[in-house]
Amino acid sequence: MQPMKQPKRYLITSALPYANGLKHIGHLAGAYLPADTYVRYLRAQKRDVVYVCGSDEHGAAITIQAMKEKTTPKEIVDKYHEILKSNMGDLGISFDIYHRTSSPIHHETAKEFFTALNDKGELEIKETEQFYDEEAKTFLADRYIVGTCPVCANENAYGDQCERCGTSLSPEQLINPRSTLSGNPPIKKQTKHWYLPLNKHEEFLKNWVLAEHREDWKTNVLGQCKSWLDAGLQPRAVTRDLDWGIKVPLTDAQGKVLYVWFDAPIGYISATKQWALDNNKDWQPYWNDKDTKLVHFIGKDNIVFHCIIFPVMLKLHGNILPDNVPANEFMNLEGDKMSTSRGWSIEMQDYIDDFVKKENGGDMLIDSLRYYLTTIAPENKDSEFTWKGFQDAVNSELVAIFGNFINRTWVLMHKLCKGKVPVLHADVFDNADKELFAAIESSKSKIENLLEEYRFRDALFEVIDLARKGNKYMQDKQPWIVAKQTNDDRQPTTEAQKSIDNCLHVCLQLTANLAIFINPFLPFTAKKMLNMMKVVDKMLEWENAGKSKLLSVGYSLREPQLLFRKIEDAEVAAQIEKLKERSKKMETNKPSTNNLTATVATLKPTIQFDDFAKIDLRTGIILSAEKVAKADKLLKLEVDLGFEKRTIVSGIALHYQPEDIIGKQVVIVANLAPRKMKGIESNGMILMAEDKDGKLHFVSPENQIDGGSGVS
Ligand code: B3M
Ligand code: ZN
Repeated sequence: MQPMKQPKRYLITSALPYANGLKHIGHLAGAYLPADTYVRYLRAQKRDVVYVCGSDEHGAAITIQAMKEKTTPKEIVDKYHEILKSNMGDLGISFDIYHRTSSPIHHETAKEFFTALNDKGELEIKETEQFYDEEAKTFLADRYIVGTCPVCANENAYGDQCERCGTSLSPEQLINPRSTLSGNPPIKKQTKHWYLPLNKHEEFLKNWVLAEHREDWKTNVLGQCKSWLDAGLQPRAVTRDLDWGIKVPLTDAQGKVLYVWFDAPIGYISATKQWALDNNKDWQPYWNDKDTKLVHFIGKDNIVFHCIIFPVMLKLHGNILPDNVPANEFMNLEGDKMSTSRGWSIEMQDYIDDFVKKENGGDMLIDSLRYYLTTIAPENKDSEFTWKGFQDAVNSELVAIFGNFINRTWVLMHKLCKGKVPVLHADVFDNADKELFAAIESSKSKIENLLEEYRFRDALFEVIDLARKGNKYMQDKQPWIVAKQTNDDRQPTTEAQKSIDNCLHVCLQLTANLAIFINPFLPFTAKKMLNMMKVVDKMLEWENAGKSKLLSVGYSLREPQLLFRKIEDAEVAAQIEKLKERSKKMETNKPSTNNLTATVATLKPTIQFDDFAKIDLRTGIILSAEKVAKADKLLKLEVDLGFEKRTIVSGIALHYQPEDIIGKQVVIVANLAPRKMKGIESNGMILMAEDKDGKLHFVSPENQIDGGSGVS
């Protein structure tokens, strides 16, 4: 294989989070942690790298939140910008700049960008009919309109995207659209907008994405791009009828702002400009010189914007294009999709409060989270965070493998080698020593290659595997047993001491390497290891990795420091309890006639009697009920239909205790095709009515009647 030519400089971006609320650890795992790991690795390689991010402060996500909190959009972005910035900083995300899109430099940059494209004739103006709320007197784009998702039937999909299945939508695609302002079905009204004619750039995109990047982009990313391109691209409006946002810099565009997805990615450029100003650097080569490697870290719901729309904008504007967009899939939580609005999530703020800030040395818990999130990163498919999984990863990998190896090495070195790096005796240097040195050396290129390919999970597994080899080596050498071979002075014999020296010498050199290898992933741990070794940051430079002479013979080392602590069962239980409590509270607090989310669904389209007659409804009696493992919302029920017994899995666990519903008469859809849920086949569905607070109630005959009776 040809050695890859190194780019002159790197510009790394993480998706700009909307400053409209707290962000959860799924976001962290998707767009921030992998980018931070990559950047820390590049910095250790002494490459020229700038890592930019910032708050996305425009768009309906912000104005709608302001309405919910009964305040102004400005208050909202000021509040959440500070929180997000500090949360990410607390978790060790090392941006070179965390900027904001409300800044003047960003407004200028975005306007200049729009003007440049417009002046070149690359935008089209179109008068079209768009959804309009007569009561609120506003056009309804993006999140101002909700309706049923045509893909997954989620009844609360937004006009720009369904948050349940991640599909990008336009308002016209929604079934039963309604305004989020008044809850009313919208009317259509004429308006004028500027469009980016993506259809004109299909050939360019096909060549660039599908041909040029077929080999080096992730298959999930290519797959999404391909389906967009196969479906054919449409012109996309880049302006909106709103008053919060960047004013369209044209005299005939009163009351219009740039579409948030037009200005937000330009935020990467304005952040780079601000960073350059702050650091006396030139921002231009980072966006204009082909020798820059631009990499966007994002979640899968942002793929189309970063792989289709923004590249077209960059090309038209004369900038470089991204070299890669290693988007991640989603991370679920304890059997369900993570969602802040439903209370089913772990916000970064929660984790910081409950773990990091709660105890002295809480920074070890930052690395514990970084560790687990990396090992379960949704790199190729959706993954799942469970508190038990977190506990297992920390206790049986970080503590038992990595921490244990370092701790044993340190304790024995102090006990058997006077707290100093012992000599390596050539005459007793054996195969095991040689093999461990070789493993250290070969780890370097393995880890390097995996990181360069954005395979962070596998890279971290390599590091842990190296620590595992260290443990095995130590276990085989048993220096604590060898030390029992003593002479008349009760000191180890010369031969014994030589073997001990060699073992600890090798283990110490391995420790120094582990510090370098773990540093991009767990920077707080690496820092502590440096302190124990009494060496400076410079040792962490990547060029030192793989070497077996990092610590000099005779150098005295500090006392061991605790790197990790176990996660207790009680902590796991408390977190699971907290999650359930919160989600229950959110479900029952769901606003009833709230005109922001308009939870009262409009009637579904009319059906014919024949359609209804296909549904076989029967009465039944619940014989038994039990919780389903790893699914907090599900109960497994045995239902007696008189002529047979059925297993039915029902999503009512947050509303009913199993013991309270035994003997209850219910109505079930008896001819629904079987469906597997959490590995259990469910044969039917229980009818439930939902009240205005979101609580579920059984629908049942007013008097007890025979099981299996027909209902119509
Ligand atoms: N703020 C969407 C999101 O938070 C959007 C990303 C912008 S990246 C330029 O998912
Ligand atoms: Zn959907």
